[in-house]
Amino acid sequence: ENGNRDNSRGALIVLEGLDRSGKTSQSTRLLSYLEQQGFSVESWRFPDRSTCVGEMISSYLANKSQLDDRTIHLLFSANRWEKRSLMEMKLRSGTTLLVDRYSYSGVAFSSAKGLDVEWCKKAAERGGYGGERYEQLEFQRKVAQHYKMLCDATWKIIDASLPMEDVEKQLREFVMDCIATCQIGKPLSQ
Ligand code: DGP
Ligand code: NA
Ligand code: NA
Repeated sequence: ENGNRDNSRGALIVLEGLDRSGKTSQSTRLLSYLEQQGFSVESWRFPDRSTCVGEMISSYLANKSQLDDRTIHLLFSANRWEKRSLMEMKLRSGTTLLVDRYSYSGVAFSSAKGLDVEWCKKAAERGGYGGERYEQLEFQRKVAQHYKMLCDATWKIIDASLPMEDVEKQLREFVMDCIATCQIGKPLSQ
């Protein structure tokens, strides 16, 4: 049993990226891989549209309601806070969490300004773009620029335009390292 050794916490793995970059597919594949390896692991996503706050966000994203920019920013944030204690509990008990978007999306999407048109075009070719409020090429270009400014040593950047298997392999290797580090006893910071 890899996931629940005494004193070991779970890893918090956050998948960030532009809309239609393949995070959700990769998250699903990674979940089954880690489960097969015997780890205690769960897949989460934000926004979590199942809560009351999540329903307001979902309606906003579908252009069914209008909200002030600061108001929607705070709703996204509240939506993460409402899962915070459960998240900490899971991590402390040794469960690794794969989270499809987290607070980095809050910064990158709410304050987007910038570059990287080619990459955005590739993401757009995958189809489905334009269904929701933020899924516009020009806006995604700005989000990409903002993500770049947020990167630090805890991030692993994976080129989502590579074949799906290559993305999957890189992601697995990185995540296995993260889980190993947590098991050496890196405490959960406050
Ligand atoms: P998703 O369910 O991953 O497709 O996310 C829905 C959309 O919401 C997507 O365009 C990214 C955006 N988003 C996610 N989190 C936040 C956030 O905290 N703030 C803002 N403004 N947008 C966010
Ligand atoms: Na989306
Ligand atoms: Na979010």
